[in-house]
Amino acid sequence: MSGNPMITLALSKGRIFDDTVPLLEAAGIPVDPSELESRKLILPTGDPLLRLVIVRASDVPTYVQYGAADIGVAGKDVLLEHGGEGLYQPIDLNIARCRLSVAAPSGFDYAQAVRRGARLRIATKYVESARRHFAAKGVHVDLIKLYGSMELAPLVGLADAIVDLVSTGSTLRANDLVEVEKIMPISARLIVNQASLKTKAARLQPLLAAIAAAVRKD
Ligand code: PRT
Ligand code: MG
Repeated sequence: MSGNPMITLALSKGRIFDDTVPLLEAAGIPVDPSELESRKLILPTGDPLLRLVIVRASDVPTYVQYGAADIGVAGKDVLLEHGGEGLYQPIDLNIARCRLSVAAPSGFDYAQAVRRGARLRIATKYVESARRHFAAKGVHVDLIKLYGSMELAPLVGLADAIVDLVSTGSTLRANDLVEVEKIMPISARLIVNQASLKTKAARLQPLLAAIAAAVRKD
């Protein structure tokens, strides 16, 4: 058990990377964002014992679960679909915030369909979260798994409604969809491999404490 092992942090490009870099900087770990332009998938940080690996957002929990990365940054949406097996989730980073919602075409009376007990066709990338939400409400649904552009599904008759992430709401508006139900608020979490937490505790504990102290509480 070495006192100073390398720590690997898995995260995705885009909003997660953009929001994590300032957080790491506030925790005393500078990251040069232009490193991303190199197209390298393993990036150094200002801390010689912390490196970043760039993976797809939905793959972050898998890298951390298997210990290929010790820690990671993943949206709660992604963690709920993954299931969180083998992961410790100690810190809500309060970044990449949005909400998971049900949206339907403006002409579809969702509330009435629910009251009538209609069976609804729902298109979504978030089948686990959607399944749980509608089961808790006692609404019968056929879930159609999509990997992107959920907004299109009701417009071409694939589904009555969708379950998707909403932030500003402009994507829904642009497609004549209305947010008819908020399911839950979403933010990115720091996740930790459970074995790393034990074997690399001397290194991870201060790192996690510094990151937790840098989280903005608003
Ligand atoms: O894009 P890719 O297929 O590579 O993967 P990804 O979509 O999983 O990654 P990315 O980088 O788009 O999102 C990473 C994480 O950011 C998600 O897992 C969420 O936790 C978080 N996040 C925060 C969001 C949004 N806000 C968001 N608005 N993820 C996606 N969106 C999308 C949403 O799906 C919809 O298409 O943005 C659109 C809605 O935005 P508004 O502002 O028009 O409402
Ligand atoms: Mg995306």
